[in-house]
Amino acid sequence: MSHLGSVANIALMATKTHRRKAVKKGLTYTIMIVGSSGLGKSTFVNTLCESNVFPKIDYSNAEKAALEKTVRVSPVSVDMEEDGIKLALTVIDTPGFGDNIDNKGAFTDILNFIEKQYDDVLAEECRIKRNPKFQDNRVHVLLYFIPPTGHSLREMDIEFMKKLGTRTNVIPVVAKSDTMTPSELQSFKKRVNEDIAHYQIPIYNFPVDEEEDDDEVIEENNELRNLLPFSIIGSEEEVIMNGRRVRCRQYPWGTVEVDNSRHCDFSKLRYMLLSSHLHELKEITHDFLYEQYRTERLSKGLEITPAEDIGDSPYSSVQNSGQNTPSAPASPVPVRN
Ligand SMILES: Nc1nc2c(ncn2[C@@H]2O[C@H](COP(=O)(O)OP(=O)(O)OP(=O)(O)O)[C@@H](O)[C@H]2O)c(=O)[nH]1
Ligand SMILES: [Mg+2]
Repeated sequence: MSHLGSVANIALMATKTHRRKAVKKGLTYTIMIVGSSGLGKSTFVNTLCESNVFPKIDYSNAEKAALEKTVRVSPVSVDMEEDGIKLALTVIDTPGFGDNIDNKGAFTDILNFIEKQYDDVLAEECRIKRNPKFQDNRVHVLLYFIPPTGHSLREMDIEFMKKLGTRTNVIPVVAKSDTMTPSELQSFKKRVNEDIAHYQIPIYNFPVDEEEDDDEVIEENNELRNLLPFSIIGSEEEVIMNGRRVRCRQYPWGTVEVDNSRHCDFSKLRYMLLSSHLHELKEITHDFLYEQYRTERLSKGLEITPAEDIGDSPYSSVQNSGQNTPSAPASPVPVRN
């Protein structure tokens, strides 16, 4: 075997070992949740992770409820298995924006958090000797919660999504969609899409490449694009209906089911996020959004500090635990409100 051949073999073996280790540990994947206060973000995290990652808030006690609303950027890690693939999922809950106060501070902290993860990767790339324990905590997708006002996007939503969309894959969702009738929801979705087009908000809109993609992918992406913004319903309650467990919200006039696609888009969103589009969202983050950030950063000639010199990472004490068992929200990053 030639020298070049043996070098190639060693490289291939190293890649295979690296992949095997990654599959064993689980694919790392990070989702961030952003939006106004009280829209059901923490409830959604619990619904998505199928466990009470964040304690259920006791709204019967106003004082306690006020204390329990999310006040920090809080990453939690959950080990999951989707379609036979192990996932080391991190979901980052963030404090809700207020209605009347200046939200710039809270927003800046969210943006800084996203960029800090890029800085850490960039610093790691620049090291002569790599840190084998380095954790890549880049945010791969951000769900932006739109309040179900029935009108159209608020100025704040337009501004925030525009800025966040240049740094991460933003997917807009209509929060608490059970508060609207089906026809109200359809016309609201239409108006939101008109605003997104008018203000050129860079969301992830399931792009297709007619020449490269196969028919199945094109059809799936077209279907998902038509659902945007995804309507969601969150609930931590389960009832037994016709012998099966159903996650739902119960009202005197009926029951809305979280996983019923006639009631909302939660199940399609979940499958897209955790299965069908996971690799695509990771790839766009690395190949495009991070590359763009890296170019901007390096062309400004800013100094790159290795991750461990910057200070404690909010992730440093977030541990992965057992199957679908979340770790406690660890070392959250304080956010100005
Ligand atoms: N109708 C309806 N209510 C919901 C839904 N999801 C959550 N809620 C309720 O909305 C309230 C606020 O939920 P949270 O999950 O604490 O909202 P949040 O966005 O995390 O709030 P902040 O942490 O203050 O930003 C609670 O009473 C939830 O039970 C939903 O899909 N529909
Ligand atoms: Mg919350």
